[in-house]
Amino acid sequence: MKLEKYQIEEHNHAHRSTHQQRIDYVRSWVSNSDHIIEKLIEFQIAIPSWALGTGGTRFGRFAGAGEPRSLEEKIEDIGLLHSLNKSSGAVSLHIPWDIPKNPKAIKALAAQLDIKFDAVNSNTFQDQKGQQHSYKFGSLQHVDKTTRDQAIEHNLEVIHYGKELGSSSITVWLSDGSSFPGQLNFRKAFENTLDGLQKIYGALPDDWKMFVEYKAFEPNFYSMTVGDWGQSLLYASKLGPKAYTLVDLGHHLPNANIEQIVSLLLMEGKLGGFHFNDSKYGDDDLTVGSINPYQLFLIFNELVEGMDARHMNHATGLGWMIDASHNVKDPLEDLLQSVEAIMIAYAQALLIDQKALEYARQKNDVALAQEILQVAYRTDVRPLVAEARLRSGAALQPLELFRTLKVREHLIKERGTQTVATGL
Ligand SMILES: [Mn+2]
Repeated sequence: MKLEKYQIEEHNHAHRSTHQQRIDYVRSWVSNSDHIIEKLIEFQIAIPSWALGTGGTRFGRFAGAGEPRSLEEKIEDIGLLHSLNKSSGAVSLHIPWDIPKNPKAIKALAAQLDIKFDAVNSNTFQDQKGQQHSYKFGSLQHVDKTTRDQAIEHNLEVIHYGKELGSSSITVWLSDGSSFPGQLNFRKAFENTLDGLQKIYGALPDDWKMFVEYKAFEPNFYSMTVGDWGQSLLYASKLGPKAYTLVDLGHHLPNANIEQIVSLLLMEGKLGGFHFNDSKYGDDDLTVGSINPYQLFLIFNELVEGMDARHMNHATGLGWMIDASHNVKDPLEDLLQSVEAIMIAYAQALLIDQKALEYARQKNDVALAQEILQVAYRTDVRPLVAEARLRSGAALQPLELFRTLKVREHLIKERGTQTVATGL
């Protein structure tokens, strides 16, 4: 299914006058609204290829209908999202779930839909059919060299696919660790992992980046070999200038101050990419902004301030990606909501008067500092986000249009009710 331009125009026409009233009101007192709208238009968030089907928990998976049956259909789904919001112009592939069988054709399809290839992701947290050595006790950290070599080889294969598609980064997330005291020699696990990462790093093309993603716990519950930002930073620093830390919002211990982590990684020039999701307890992989939108805003405040301090381009300086799982909602609706939440938080962060905030800090005026942040956070920036969509040819209300056009019903007609997409 493909959305036609006239369908978006009709929808926008119907909402035009209400939108105009709202945007006029915001513009009447937000002096830099055009600057914010331009930034929002540029900002693109990659959609992970594994999030287009229904996810599950370890207790079960309740597949939806009309899920994409192939990589082509996944890219078509992202094309639908992108035509609705013009902010989802990239895909992040997980290998081996989504091995491009015909890279040229996949590239052409993506180009047609204005979709770029973001980071490719390796997978050594599962055993694949016919795999010689098991990752039950880890991959790059494994005590057995042949298992480690197999994991390295897999990552090199992922880089190969990424090169064919035009990606320029690889994200390595390892489930390596231990579940019981005594199981691992921490130092040897670190050294083995570093050695493996070095071999993968050595195979990176010149213009590529490697993102080392950390996670505090799960699937291992006693130790994780890349367990926090300190460990990730240690690997990235030892690897070299092409290696960076990747922050996944769900990969911290409860109540971690993620905005501070972001600030310091940016200061060190070692923040590479971002995985957005939200959580109440652990790595819940819920819709971005659904549980703690204030935290998301505070993180964006540090991102904007920190990237500006290093003269980084907001849109291209870091890898931006959603990493969530959709267990009870339609994945496409969920992704529309996530992208919207990210754009809102970004717009609010762009509203912050950084000079006034710095002045308040210099004066130790704590109340004023808090006030400056909360004035921005409590501003309804949705008209700015909608205006950015309008100007880029997307829908004023993407979710509403998705429903009005009965997109899922059309996909079910095309694909059937018994489809299960690859992924978690
Ligand atoms: Mn992640």
